[in-house]
Amino acid sequence: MVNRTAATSSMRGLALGDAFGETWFFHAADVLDQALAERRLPPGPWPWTDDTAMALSIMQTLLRYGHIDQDALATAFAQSYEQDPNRSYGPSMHRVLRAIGAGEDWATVTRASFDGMGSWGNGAAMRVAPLGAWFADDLDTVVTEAARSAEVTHAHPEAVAGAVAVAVAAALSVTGVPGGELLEEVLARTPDSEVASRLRRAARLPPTADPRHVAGMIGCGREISAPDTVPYAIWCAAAGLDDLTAALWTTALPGGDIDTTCAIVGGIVAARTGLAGVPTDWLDACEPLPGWADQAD
Ligand code: 8NA
Ligand code: MG
Ligand code: MG
Ligand code: MG
Repeated sequence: MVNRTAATSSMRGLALGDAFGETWFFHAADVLDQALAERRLPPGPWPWTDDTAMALSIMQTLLRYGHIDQDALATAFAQSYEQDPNRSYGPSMHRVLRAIGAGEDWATVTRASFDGMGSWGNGAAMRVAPLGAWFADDLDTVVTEAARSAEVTHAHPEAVAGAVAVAVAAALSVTGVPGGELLEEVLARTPDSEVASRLRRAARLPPTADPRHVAGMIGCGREISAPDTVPYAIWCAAAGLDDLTAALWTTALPGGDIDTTCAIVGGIVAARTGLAGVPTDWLDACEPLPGWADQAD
């Protein structure tokens, strides 16, 4: 049984987080601090970015095949990139997605990135929460399908570990795990990695901690790597599992890769809460999704 409703909610929460988070870039640090502290909503429209574009490709692949067909996903990523390359993609993605679009083998292109190491960027994690919600009933499948979705563009084990952790968190969010247990449950399924070791540190920090302190301990995406992004985002999701917009405000506070930390948190939390409680000014500001994904709860 797949959970299409939870996956669609997760997709919408991911897009909302991405679009909300992206609006905070390009502000002077003091302006950002004050606006976030006062929870002053930025004026719309809020366009979404690569995080959402790539998550939509994952959803389309799941809707069509029921699992991650890696060739189809590679094609979907490349076509979406070609339609709109100006979605603030990660630096290596331009070359990778253009090469795939030109007919090169995705596995060869992806593995060759960064002198043959593959990318450890947070791009595989930023897009995967809806997949976790889709397979929420079956955590073994969540792990294997998340890894398969990551490998298409991100060959480094840290990027794969980050994607697995986020997908498992989204699945657990759907199944109702208490916030206090989320980090330990995610850790139990995350491959041994720097992502896992920072998750372990995050699990020792109480949900009442100041997110700026947490970011100081484990990062908040300034390096746009999976280890520097995923543990922070999952800590924020665990601390705010029942209130989507409150969780997004909290997540944004320390700055960093805000569109991506908020996309991850939005995808995990909305998988549980849906978007029914989100104020209309948020929903009106966010760039709409394609019709199949933008339905109400
Ligand atoms: P990526 O594969 O280019 O990885 C991101 C970055 O991580 C790389 O450009 C490198 O700096 C670094 N990196 C990754 N792997 C290695 C390695 N093996 N050795 C050395 N450095 C490495 O792209 P991605 O898809 O993972 O990136 C996702 C991020 O890009 C998200 O934050 C997304 O929102 C987007 N992004 C957008 C903006 C923006 O302008 N809004 C800014 C940063 C990132
Ligand atoms: Mg982005
Ligand atoms: Mg099953
Ligand atoms: Mg980003």
